[in-house]
Amino acid sequence: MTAEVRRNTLPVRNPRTGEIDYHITPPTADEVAAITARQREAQKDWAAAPIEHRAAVLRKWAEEIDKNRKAIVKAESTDTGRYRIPSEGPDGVIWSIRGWADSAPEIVKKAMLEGTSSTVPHVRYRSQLKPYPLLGVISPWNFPMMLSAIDAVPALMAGSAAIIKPSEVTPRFVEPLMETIQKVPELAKVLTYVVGGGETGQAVIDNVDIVCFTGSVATGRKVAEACARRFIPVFLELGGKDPVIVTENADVDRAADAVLRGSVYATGQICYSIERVYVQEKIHDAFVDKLVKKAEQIELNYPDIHNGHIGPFIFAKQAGIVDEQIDDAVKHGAQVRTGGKSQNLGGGLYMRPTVLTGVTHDMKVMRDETFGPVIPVIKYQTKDDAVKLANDTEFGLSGAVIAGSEEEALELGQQIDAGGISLQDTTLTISILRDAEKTSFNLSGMGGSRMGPASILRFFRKKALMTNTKPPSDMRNIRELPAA
Ligand code: TXE
Repeated sequence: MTAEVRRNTLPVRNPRTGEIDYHITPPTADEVAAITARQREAQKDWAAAPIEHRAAVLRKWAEEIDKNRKAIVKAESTDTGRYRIPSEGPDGVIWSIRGWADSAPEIVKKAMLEGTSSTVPHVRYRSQLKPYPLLGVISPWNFPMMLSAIDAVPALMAGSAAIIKPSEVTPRFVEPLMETIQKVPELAKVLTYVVGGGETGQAVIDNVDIVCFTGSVATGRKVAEACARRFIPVFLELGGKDPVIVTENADVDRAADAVLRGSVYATGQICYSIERVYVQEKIHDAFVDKLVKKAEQIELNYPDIHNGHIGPFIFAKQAGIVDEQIDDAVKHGAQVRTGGKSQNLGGGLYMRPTVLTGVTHDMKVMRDETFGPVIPVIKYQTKDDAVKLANDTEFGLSGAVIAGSEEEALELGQQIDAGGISLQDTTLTISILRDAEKTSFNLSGMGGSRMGPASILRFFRKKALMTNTKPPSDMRNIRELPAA
């Protein structure tokens, strides 16, 4: 190893042991430029091939992912300190590939418009969809493989090439995943991963034609600014502070189940986790009692990764952020009904589901993204109050309503300013991946929908080709008009 390589190497912490047991060596900016130049050349043939051909190549990739599942799961499990979610990770990407391979040809065909002008009837038009040559993906650490592939798969189907820079916090899955890409040589020319931190992300932005970013608001802002300087489109999927409203007609038991799962699944490290709970005052106490009882049945998956329900914080700093929010809430009068601060177990940082009452919107825990298993509950009187509280946020990613009936939930859900609203449950967003479209409000994101048919259409430049079916107008007949 040369001195220069050592200087560039980044340490990676194991979230279960706290030890540095892996290193990555990011490419230099020149290397990123060289990789992307090769991808640009290969993209020409990739885009020229019929979409059905690209679908067939991507299906081969799905088969290779399936074959290498064991190694991928092991690596992502070490990256994240949990087992169940990584074991489903390959399936998430395989389903995405197969789903897009089935649906993309029809979606693209439908978007190709052809007809006669409604204003100038002798003009005929037709569409051409030209993929952006090269997509840059910058992704976070909470669902390393899934979030690295979620935008790249439809982009590849559209005919773009893609370079992906996943989070430096969870890069282990890249090695076994790259093996699967190498097994499909045609794909390997147009799809690659590079490992590294913010500087590598910046080098990617400097060399691509369009960017999809998932991560924090602060970094998202920097990425958007860098893209604006280069005049390239950027799609931002950022954080959330998702509310749930529980009405007095709700089934208390069912509501407590939905809120608990929505808040603590994946240790709360999901962008659309439930982070604020508004409960009608008549059922508030019964709801909190149930929630606390159920929360106390949740077990940490320590010491055995194959037992229990929730794992450690993936990113050590996140535990500190969540602890600080709880401290701030308690200092300002909140009560911890169960759970509490993070604990170091065998080097990993864990937190039990933590239910808070007596919280207000002045507290950090009700304003800033938490990204931990914390459930702050506030009681409300009227439905108007509940909607006002739900919308009193800088974010607008998703939300939820649990009511006596779907109609009652729908009425409130329509008033919440967020892109994906779950009714009679929480966190249903991922279920509409290729079906319905949603865009974020406020600081939760920018750009078109990552979900539904619009997702793939983001990766095309849209051209219109127009034909005049009559002789062209003669300029000599286009005279100025006399005064009216
Ligand atoms: O995100 P970052 P992190 C939120 C959550 C968490 C916070 C920080 O609140 O506390 O984000 O998480 C790359 N130019 N979410 O640290 O820092 C970086 O290397 C280009 C919400 O992961 O935003 C990584 O690959 N790229 C989220 C990616 O940006 C840069 C999920 C995200 O890093 C860069 C995860 C730069 N200047 C965390 N600096 C969600 N909504 O799903 C860093 N990066």
